[in-house]
Amino acid sequence: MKWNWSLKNTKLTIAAITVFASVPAHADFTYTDFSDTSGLTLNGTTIQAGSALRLTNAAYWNSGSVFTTTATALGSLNSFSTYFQFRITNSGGDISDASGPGADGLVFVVQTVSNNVGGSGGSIGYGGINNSVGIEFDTFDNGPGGSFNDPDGNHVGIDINGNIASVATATEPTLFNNGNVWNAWVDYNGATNLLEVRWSQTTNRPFAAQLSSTIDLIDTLGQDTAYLGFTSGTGLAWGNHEILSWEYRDSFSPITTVPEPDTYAMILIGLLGITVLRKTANI
Ligand SMILES: [Ca+2]
Ligand SMILES: [Ca+2]
Repeated sequence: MKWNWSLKNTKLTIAAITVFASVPAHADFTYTDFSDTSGLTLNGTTIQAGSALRLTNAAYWNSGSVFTTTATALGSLNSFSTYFQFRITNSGGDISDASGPGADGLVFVVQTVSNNVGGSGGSIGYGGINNSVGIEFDTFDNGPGGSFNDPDGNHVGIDINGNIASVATATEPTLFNNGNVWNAWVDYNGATNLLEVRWSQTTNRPFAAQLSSTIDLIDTLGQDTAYLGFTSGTGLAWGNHEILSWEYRDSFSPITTVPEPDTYAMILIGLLGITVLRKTANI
């Protein structure tokens, strides 16, 4: 009898696992680096470069992207919070704009396809990707008006439906392509439809958003699942555009504590030290 009872329970467990497995997509995820790119689809010029994802190389007319391979069900109220680190190195080429060598930047994208890439150059690998929202970190001034409508050669913009002419922009005085690590936070509150963007050269999340806009994410996507990722483009100017780490939460849950391996190491060393001291002192 006991065996039968166990078998029944096992069957129930298997049934439960089967039901659970059919729930669409993962929710929260973290890539502390990209030494393992499982779960991601690399498109165009994107390569794994050591522990980084290199979207474009320091070369003419590159266009690359990376997106989650599986569609993610957007969370409660379709909100999300994300944090990522990027770095742009070896900037060179055309210096016809006022922001020095290098182009064209990179874009964080929420969209409905996993394996596409937008246009190169000023389109930053994002131009033409419909049913999407993009947060561009634009490092080349393609000029005012027209299809680009750049305010300057170093700004952040919120883009809709593959239109690289942003609905809102904010200028950053320090060049994004200075070779340093930059930190970025994007939060979308589905209750208010408020999209907020923050960035810093430190891992301390700025208190106030530097850029925000109200958008209807579900209306824009046309569905309540999405592929998440990044795009980049180069043209007559270029740079290595790399994503170094990435955390995503499927709720409005701003990421304020950034795990740093060195911090964990210091805590561990501290605890070991205390243990040794207590044993030595016999307390
Ligand atoms: Ca531009
Ligand atoms: Ca722009």
